[in-house]
Amino acid sequence: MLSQKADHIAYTTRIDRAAARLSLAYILVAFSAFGIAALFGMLQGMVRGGLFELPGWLNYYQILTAHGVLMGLVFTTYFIIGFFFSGIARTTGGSLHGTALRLGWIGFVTMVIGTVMDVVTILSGDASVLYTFYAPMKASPYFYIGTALLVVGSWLAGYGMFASYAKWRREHKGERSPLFVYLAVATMILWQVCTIPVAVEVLFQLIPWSFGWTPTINVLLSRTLFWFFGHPLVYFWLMPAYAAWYVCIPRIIGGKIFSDTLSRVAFILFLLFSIPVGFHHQLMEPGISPAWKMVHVVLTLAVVLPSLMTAFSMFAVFETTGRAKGGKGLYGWFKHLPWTDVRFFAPFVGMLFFIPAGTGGIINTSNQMNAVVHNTIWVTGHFHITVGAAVAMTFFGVAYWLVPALTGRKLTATANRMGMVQTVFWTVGMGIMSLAMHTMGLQGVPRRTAYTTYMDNPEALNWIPWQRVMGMGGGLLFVSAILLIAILIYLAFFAPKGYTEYPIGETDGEQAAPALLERWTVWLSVLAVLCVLAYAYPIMEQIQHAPPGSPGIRTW
Ligand code: HAS
Repeated sequence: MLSQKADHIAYTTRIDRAAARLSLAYILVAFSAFGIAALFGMLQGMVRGGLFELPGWLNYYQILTAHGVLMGLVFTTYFIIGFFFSGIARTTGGSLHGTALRLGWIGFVTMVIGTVMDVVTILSGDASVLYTFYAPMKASPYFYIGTALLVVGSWLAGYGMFASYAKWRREHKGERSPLFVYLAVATMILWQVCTIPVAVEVLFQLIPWSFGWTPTINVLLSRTLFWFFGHPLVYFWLMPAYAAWYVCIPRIIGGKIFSDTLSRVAFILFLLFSIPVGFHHQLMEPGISPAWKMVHVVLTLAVVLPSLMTAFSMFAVFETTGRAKGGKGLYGWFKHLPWTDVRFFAPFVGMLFFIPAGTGGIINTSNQMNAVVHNTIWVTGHFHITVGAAVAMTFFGVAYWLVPALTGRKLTATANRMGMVQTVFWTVGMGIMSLAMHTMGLQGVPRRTAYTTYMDNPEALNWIPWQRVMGMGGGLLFVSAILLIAILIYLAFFAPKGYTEYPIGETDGEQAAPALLERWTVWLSVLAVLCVLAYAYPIMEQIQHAPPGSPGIRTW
């Protein structure tokens, strides 16, 4: 146990201005992208439900692409980097290493240039290829270059975090690194590794093909390289949310971190098992043998384990904290959680969403059931309650304290209350929308299609009431998004000056995590072996026995 004085010092540590400014820059771009993406999301829900028609100059697939890219790639990546920079500064003495700051800013500028190129090409109608930019749909080369810059910028930011981590380790020889830093470094290592295949796809396949330097593209290979990246991408979204659950939530509810070692082990398992699993997105794809698909499915089921470990530790933290506060009986501890504190409430609801969301993931990865749901709007429902609820609601909960902590303002009681209202709107909107999506998916409703009655086909006409329900859910989400942006603007620029805590939990007593956990070369070697096992042969086969190449197609 820390003494009263030590506790006071630990929890009043602030982040210096340079680190705060860098983090804030990322967070502000993240929420600007989020606001625009939310508008597009609401519009596409309305269009799909037949409630609204877009003007002639705007295409459904254009706004669908803008929504996916801005939410899935821009909002998440900027938020994660801003959050990690701030947390690393907060847990390593309040400042960032000079190299970290420089790389952080160069990365930021590179990412902004890439983002602008993406947005301009999408809005000019030259890149309606959706956020997965699947070949043979062909976008303007500048869309792919923009995406490449977005990734390169995030690499630079990652190197900056590694520089701060290396400095800390040099100055604290033999000591265990702060938990937040460890979790951030593990996530950014995952990101550096998993973006290599998509960089290869973009640089060697998509850019030359879109400039017309190569007439055709190996579609199977490009999709394989995309999903080599695409599945770990979802853990790149999830792991920062888990970092907030493991490290920040215990402090917010007045408890202790359940286990420092368990948290680190969970992140190592994510690093190892979330990358060699991409074929579970291609279970229905011809050209990949069932045996290789099964290898990936087995590894997918392995990556469920760290999520179950996380569920276990969160339950444990909630129960021990509730009991320490006087909760009696089997469920009495539940009442003692801080239900009116948005910093806890929003991520908690995200956790609840993640229970059906994770179950849906296990359904998706079962070959026979995947045949039922693949390419239906069920999958859209699945990812809205994973990334759009579990992850996004955690990010909202974090933003409510992070923004005022960075700007030296107070999270006021009114902002907290408004945040609770915003959370309720998001919960109801997401609940309605994802229920409709899952239900329609089971009826075979395809994903990624604009409003259509399929020439008044009676079965398709039956879907329309559900599509309307989905559109209404989207409307509530938009109201919630507007409210969120308004509260964050208030917290960033108008709330009273003062102190908002950056909550970092403590472990109960001294826990010595095995030093092996910090030997990254060991884990990277195991990861390399797993990736070679899972991908080397199928990729070689896809190159040697390449299907006929495809010219580019503009479907919009
Ligand atoms: Fe997924 C498709 C399988 C997790 C996101 N997924 C997608 C796509 C996205 C996505 C974006 O196997 C669509 C891509 C596209 O555009 O085509 N997914 C899984 C599996 C998991 C999983 C097995 N997905 C995620 C996460 C995402 C995400 C996380 C984003 C953040 N997914 C698939 C498959 C497909 C797929 C197939 C392809 C479908 C197709 O055919 O196209 C697992 O990792 C899930 C494990 C999670 C759990 C839940 C643990 C629960 C926790 C909460 C605890 C609650 C507490 C509350 C503590 C087992 C941790 C306390 C409560 C009290 C009452 C006190």
